[in-house]
Amino acid sequence: MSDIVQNILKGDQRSIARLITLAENNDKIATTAMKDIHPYTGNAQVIGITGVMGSGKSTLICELTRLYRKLGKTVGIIAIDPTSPFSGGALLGDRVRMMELAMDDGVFIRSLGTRGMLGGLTSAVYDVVEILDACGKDVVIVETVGVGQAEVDIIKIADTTLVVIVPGLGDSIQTLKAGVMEIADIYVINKADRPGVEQTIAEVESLVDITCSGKDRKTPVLSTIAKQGKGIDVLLQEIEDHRSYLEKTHLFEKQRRLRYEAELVEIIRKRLMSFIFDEQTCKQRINDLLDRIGEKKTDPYTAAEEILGTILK
Ligand SMILES: Nc1nc2c(ncn2[C@@H]2O[C@H](COP(=O)(O)OP(=O)(O)OP(=O)(O)O)[C@@H](O)[C@H]2O)c(=O)[nH]1
Ligand SMILES: [Mg+2]
Repeated sequence: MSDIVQNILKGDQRSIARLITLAENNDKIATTAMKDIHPYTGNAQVIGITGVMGSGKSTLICELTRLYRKLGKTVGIIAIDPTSPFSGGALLGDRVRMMELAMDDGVFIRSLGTRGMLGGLTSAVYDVVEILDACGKDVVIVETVGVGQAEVDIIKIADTTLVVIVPGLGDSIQTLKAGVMEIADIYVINKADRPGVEQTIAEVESLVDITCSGKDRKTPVLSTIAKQGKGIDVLLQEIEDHRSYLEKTHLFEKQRRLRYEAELVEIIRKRLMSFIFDEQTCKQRINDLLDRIGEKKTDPYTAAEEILGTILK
């Protein structure tokens, strides 16, 4: 086992940061390390938070983290930032809140760009969740802005998914109706200090009544004022209740299996793409095949089968 893996298992923050960077860059060292790390994973509770831009997701994460820390739990935070491919910037909304967490050894914060996987979660997020899990973080929170595929992807990673909505935004209710309704394990109506909160709660609850009819669990709808730290204790309790529910109903294993399936497919996809587009030998072969397709000596289907045949050999 390499030094970097040994240090990560001891919780060394610098080694964690280094391996995450290597994983983001698809470095071979990361691949080897990830293989060694896997047996030490599976203990962290993974929470996904999604919702429209500016709904207060980062502020909520800050407050949840503070509460988990009070309970003696360590926390890893991953922010998927579609707007900047580079880490940095104000990760957790409020700078003062963020500074407090950044100085805490029991908290690890990292932002990831979405480069490479248009619209989806960056593939490194699977690695980062495993790294933070293996290094002993009790809770791992993943934040993603709700833009289509990312919302759907997050449920594959998280044990519990929170969907954050704000009052008075008819849009977010429309988004819910358009198909992301299924992904929430808990609805959080944040910015409950704003007008229209009662109506929003009522609207979401009536949607829940429809989607959860006949199911054994009704998705809870909570309201919070993240900026003032209000409603966070109830939210944390709901997250714990959801985890107990998953364990009781054996859905926990199913959820984890879903994550590994998404990760496996992603690794295969990445390998195939890099084989086809990066490997010098294959590039030359593709060029030759393109010539032959042009000359009608072969066709695109036969050429594709030929390339796939080489990979599978
Ligand atoms: N009024 C009010 N403002 C809030 C509340 N929670 C967060 N905010 C403010 O909303 C703004 C956005 O908060 P963030 O936590 O950065 O929201 P976000 O969803 O992480 O934003 P993105 O990551 O950019 O999508 C900040 O100015 C927060 O201070 C709240 O409960 N009430
Ligand atoms: Mg944010």
